[in-house]
Amino acid sequence: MNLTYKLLSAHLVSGELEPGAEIALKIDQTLTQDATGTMAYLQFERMGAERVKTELSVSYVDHNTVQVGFENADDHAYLQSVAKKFGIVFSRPGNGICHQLHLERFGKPGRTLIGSDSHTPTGGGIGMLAMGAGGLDVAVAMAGGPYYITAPRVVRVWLTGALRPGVSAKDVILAVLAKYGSSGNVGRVMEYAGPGVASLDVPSRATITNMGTELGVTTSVFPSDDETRRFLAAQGREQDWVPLAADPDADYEETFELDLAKVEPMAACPHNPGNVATIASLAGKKVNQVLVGSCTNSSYRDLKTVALLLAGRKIHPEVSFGVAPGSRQVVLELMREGLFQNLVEAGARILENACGFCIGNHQSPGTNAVSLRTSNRNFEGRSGTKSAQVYLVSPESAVAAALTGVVTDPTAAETVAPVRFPDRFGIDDSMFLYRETAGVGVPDATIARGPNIGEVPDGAPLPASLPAQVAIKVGDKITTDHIMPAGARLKFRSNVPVYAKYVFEPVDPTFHDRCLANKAAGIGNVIVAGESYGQGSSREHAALCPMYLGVRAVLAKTIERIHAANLVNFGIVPFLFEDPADYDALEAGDELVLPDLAAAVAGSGEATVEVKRTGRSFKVRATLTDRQKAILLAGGLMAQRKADSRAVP
Ligand code: MIC
Ligand code: SF4
Repeated sequence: MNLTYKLLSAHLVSGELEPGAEIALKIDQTLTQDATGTMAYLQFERMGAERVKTELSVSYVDHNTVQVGFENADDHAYLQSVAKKFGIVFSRPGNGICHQLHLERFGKPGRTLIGSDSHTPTGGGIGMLAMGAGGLDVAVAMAGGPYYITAPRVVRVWLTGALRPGVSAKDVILAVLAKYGSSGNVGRVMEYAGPGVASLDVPSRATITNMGTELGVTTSVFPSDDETRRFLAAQGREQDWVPLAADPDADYEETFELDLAKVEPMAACPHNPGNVATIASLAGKKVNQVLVGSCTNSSYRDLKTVALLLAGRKIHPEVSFGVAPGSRQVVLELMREGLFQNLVEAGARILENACGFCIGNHQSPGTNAVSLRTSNRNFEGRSGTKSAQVYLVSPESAVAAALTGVVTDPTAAETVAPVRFPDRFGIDDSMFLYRETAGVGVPDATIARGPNIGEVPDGAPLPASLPAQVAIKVGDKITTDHIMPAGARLKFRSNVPVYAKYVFEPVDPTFHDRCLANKAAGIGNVIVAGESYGQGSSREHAALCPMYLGVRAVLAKTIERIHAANLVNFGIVPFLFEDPADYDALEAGDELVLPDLAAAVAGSGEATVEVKRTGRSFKVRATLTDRQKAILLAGGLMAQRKADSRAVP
């Protein structure tokens, strides 16, 4: 067996462990962050559980920490009170980024983890089966329910050799993205193996599994070996270590061989993480902004490398250089070693230990600016500036550009010896609250609800036949950032009617009004999309808010995994075109009828779409399990649970 299937079989609740089949998994640990967490906990509250049923659930606050207006702080207070009541560990704002913190303090090899954040696979760096999910799926897991996925096909990435000075883990994952692209990998897991694995420390492995998300895979995983043990020992958690690896004769869908010694410094070019080029091919390009941080590259290893490279140097006068550390532990360790001041002396703008710039809620670049970032996503406009050109690079490439003012090959610049983490990190868990009541909770604790914290809207049962309109037609690789923008709009995450005003704002700001008018007239809204619809963030608001606006179906060429699951959870049917030519024939505004919608969903999944303008009809298909059919027919998972609870006295 490969490692992935070993982890799956140890957690299998039901289903056949055959690639392509739906399986239910027991979830040991969950994590949430504030931007998706409020909705997840509102849903969890509605489920009526008295406390969390997992081994460990942690609620992090790292996304909305800019706090312009009262909304973010109210959300933090809500999350803190929910954590106390239901037995969840609460990570206070300022403690750091969820994935970095979870790796440092809680992740355990061999355990399952789901998180309401698409970069949860970071945990794969220590041999966890860690997956991103919609908030509602995390709520179900916290209430003791299983998590459903399609049993994956497993690709083996066979690593040999060792990285050259100036080349690091970010370049490795960019090389994997160059090979596999950012779409077409739904249902896959990337499993790393081979003699090169031992040369990568845990933070480097975590960079690779973190950004593996951009491939669109279910997750990525590394074996748990002596290096993993060393990392856990440095965190004072050696007892959490277990050795894990694939059997020598394990089966894989395919093997990709990568000689680490041949990996070159790389960059993901605007506007997609899959748009990869070598740094050498971009050398000399003028750079306006450089930002180091995000859950991909904000570890002790990364920031110490940056601090050493900057020693005694100054940032180029035309570059704005910011650093957002991944955790307090990283900051304290660099301070202890006297290295944090290298950053300040060089002219860095020290940012909060949080997502910050990565989610576009501050540090937006100027008009047409070139921004080099160590983060994992460069979707158009995500930085807050539509015309900005964002390149994703390693910390080494970031420093090289920050010093020279132009894209510079770090292997041609001065390099430093590989950073090794200390035998023992300084450990201070004081910003994790409610550890002593974890799993138990304080049942009589009061929940703090500010005025911006709304209700979770209910879905309505799927109609037998649906008169509908193509409310929008979009192209390929539409991300959840296009559908439900973050940045300045993030503060409305807890208030669906308000946040819904911004659905598709960057693509077509009239979408909201049109949808509500249709909804009032009894006409369903349909989204027509190309390949890889819903890539990127796990935010379930990209399904929940469209549901609120009366969207009943998506007709797409392909849909990404987490978004497809979210659509089902919110009662929106994820149809695929049987003939992609039918996509071309549709126009925005087309009036449609789906005459057999409910019967199709209940039956084979094949539905008819009649187009008034052309008089033609065509077929679309949703591949659904019985579980998903029942959810869709009820109008979503919450509606289904409500109906079930009425049915059971
Ligand atoms: C992201 O990187 O896009 C986010 C913001 O972390 C999201 C979650 C969210 O939208 O709240 C993710 O990756 O799932
Ligand atoms: Fe935060 Fe960025 Fe990581 Fe998302 S990708 S969790 S916004 S740091």
